[in-house]
Amino acid sequence: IQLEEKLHKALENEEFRIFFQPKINIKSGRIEGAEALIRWQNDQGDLVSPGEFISIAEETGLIISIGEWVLEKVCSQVRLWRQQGIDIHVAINLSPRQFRDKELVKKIHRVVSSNGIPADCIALEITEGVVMDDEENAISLLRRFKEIGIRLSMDDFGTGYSSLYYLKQFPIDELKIDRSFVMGIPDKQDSKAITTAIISLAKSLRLETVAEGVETEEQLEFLKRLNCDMVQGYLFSPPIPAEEFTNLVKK
Ligand code: G
Ligand code: G
Ligand code: NA
Ligand code: MN
Repeated sequence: IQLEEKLHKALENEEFRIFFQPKINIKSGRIEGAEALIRWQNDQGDLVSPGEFISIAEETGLIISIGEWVLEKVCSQVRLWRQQGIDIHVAINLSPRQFRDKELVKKIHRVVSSNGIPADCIALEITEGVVMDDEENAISLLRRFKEIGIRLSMDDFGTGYSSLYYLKQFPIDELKIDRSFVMGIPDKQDSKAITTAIISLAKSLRLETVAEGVETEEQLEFLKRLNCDMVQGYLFSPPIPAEEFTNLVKK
């Protein structure tokens, strides 16, 4: 209850912030996109990571309002970047409760339109669990997102219980290889085998691939050889505030 109240206040007092982590095109080395990651700057000025409050926000339903705030912030940032000639797409994380929100498609359509940005500048990151809970419903919802032009990304791929059958049915654009597999490169045979298999599967389904948690040159080289499309991780940049991101893109 206490944390719930604090989260309500945090939303009212604009204590949340959005950090952006670049997604780099592995061939060109250019920043093509970003993942938006929320942080909570508490009254002591410390940054609280979402791991400490997203699940409570999810349980209490506050995630719906927080998610709307994230969406507004991300779309207005994309608009500002476009005004400066910076053309990147930004991915937003969705949790299960948000995915079950009947108004979600309408809300996203409205915020994207009111900011005058192309819908394909916005991607939604969903996890396997979120869609596999109710596959049939998920497919029709994902189709509605595709109809309005939103990009769809399957997050943490390989850690959940996705069925390959449904993976083919889902109208997704991109698979994100979970950090736990990338972490095992180059030492762990099984991590390398799984990463290789995911990239090959993605290619045969014509999905783009993003490797998360890339921290070393060796990992980058391995992913390059597999023709992975994009990389994200501390090797390039941690999640950073918008102003820093702007400077990074301009460099
Ligand atoms: O930085 P990291 O600690 O940022 O993020 C931890 C987790 O929190 C991520 O796995 C991500 O799924 C989740 N997360 C980050 N930002 C958001 C957000 O805006 N909305 C939701 N629903 N989850 C988020
Ligand atoms: O679940 P999701 O993939 O959305 O979460 C992304 C999380 O991974 C965030 O908490 C982010 O801060 C973290 N992260 C991003 N890049 C790296 C990295 O290179 N190494 C590690 N250990 N964590 C990372
Ligand atoms: Na994510
Ligand atoms: Mn992930």
